[in-house]
Amino acid sequence: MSKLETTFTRDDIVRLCERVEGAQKEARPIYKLTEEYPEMTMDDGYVVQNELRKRFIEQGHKLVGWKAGLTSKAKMKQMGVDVPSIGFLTDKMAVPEGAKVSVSELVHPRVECEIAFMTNQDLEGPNCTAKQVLAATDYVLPAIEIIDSRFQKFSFDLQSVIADNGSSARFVGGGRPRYADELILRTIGSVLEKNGEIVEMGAGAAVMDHPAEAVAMLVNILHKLGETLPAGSFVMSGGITAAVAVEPGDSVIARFQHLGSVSVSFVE
Ligand code: OOG
Ligand code: MG
Repeated sequence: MSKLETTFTRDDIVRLCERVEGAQKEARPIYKLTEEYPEMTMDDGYVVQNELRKRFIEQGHKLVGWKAGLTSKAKMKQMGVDVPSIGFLTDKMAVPEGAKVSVSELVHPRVECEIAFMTNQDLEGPNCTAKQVLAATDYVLPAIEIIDSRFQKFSFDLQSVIADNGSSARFVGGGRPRYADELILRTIGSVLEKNGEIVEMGAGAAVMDHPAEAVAMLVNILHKLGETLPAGSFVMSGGITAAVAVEPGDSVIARFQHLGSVSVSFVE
């Protein structure tokens, strides 16, 4: 059962969910939801996100996993927030390694390099730990997330962004999947290249000291949402570095120590 406390009426929830859904599907920027609802809380944001997830599932999208966001200092500094958040991932957001992503379907995409986890046991909050996450991890793999805030100018407040499903748009898993216990995830280096130039670099520890900590945090937020993380989930632990804007013609490679690389390019 959801433990969220909302200040919204059912009508508010449906209206805001439709606004976010329209903006996502039509790649149309909208005003932050807090402009109309300045008192909106993070719980309100998750209530709208839950409604969006329900709608997408009713429309036939399949839930494949979840993402943690704003889990590194680089991301928090870039976006001016200090609290992590989560969003859901569906099959419609998955893009194969090396694919060409159409930018015209997005408002103002940015890319992030992330360490992703594939789970093989159910995980449940509210007291999930990084140790439990690692014990329930089948393998880890590198990923690029393509985020796209639907809010004008990528202008930020956490409540609105949570309602917009944490800016989730596309994701690409790839590289060389590995068992987590064969690696030291804290010190795994990652380099993000755009058009052959290194634009960002970092290491696993940038994400809450250890990426598994971010997954545990995610599971504990899921508990508040009234959800658990089922075995077979794909979970992204959050951008290691700041996100990088992309436009048509750009190609991006995220290279990870011990985990291979993931690439994607962008077309009109
Ligand atoms: C929110 C999503 C953040 C990450 O990895 O930190 C995120 C945003 O920056 O728009 O996906
Ligand atoms: Mg991300």
